[in-house]
Amino acid sequence: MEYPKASQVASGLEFLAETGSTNQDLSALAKQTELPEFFTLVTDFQSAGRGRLDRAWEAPPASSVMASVYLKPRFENQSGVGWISLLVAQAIKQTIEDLGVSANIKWPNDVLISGSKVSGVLAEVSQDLSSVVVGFGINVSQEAKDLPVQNATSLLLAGASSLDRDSILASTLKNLRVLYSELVAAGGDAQVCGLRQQLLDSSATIGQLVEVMFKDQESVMGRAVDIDDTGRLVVKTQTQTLVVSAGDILHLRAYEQDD
Ligand code: BT5
Repeated sequence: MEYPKASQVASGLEFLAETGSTNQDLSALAKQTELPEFFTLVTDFQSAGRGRLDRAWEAPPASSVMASVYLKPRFENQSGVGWISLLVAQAIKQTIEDLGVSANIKWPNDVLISGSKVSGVLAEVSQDLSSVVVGFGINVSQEAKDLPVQNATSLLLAGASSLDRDSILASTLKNLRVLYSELVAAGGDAQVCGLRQQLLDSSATIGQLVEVMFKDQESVMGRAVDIDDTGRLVVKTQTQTLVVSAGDILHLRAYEQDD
């Protein structure tokens, strides 16, 4: 498929009909070549699409936007990099809302429509910390039977006003450019550029009773109360206030009681 609109917004765009993972390809390419920021790799099908923590991202051929973007953030404020995944989620949320569907963001990297996941973001920082490959999948034209998990949806199922993958990618890149340049102009300070407030307003997680699951299988329950100035989630348990930078969040709305 051609991506003429997205090509106008990216700084170089390469289309692969099929690949393993655009994040993996773009990271490999960045090691061989000097890439400009906003160089974009997009594909119609991934046979080994990656999520976080070795999980998979799965979508049938030509059903989704699956792309990775190269960034080389030079923030004075080191915490700027911690915001990239949320920033991309915010760009995708804006794109979806321009298609007439309201969406919000589950910390740290999911875009939800009515509680179901329509998009996921995977930001991978290079070993020398000098660049970030940020990939995202947006479910566009899947029917319910095409979705890999129950708690997922697509723009088709949500009644979006367009399912044109080129326009959806172009719009996401455009939104991303604006949000990113604002963060760069603020030296990486998400509070100063207003990104933190935008994310608090977009958050499906803040205010929720959540279970935070850590890599070592440990978990704690509490209420998500804030996103701190480095992009971490602040969770209040009965005994303490925790700051979470990595971990999975389960929303426990079903069990919630007034308190
Ligand atoms: C993510 O991970 O949500 C990040 C997904 C990033 C995918 C893009 S596609 C282009 C680029 N190249 C790559 O190789 N990856 C990026 P995580 O939060 O770990 O969520 C993964 C989980 O989401 C899976 O374990 C499933 O439960 C679920 N899932 C998988 N495919 C899905 C889909 N199409 N729609 C909704 N949920 C899905």
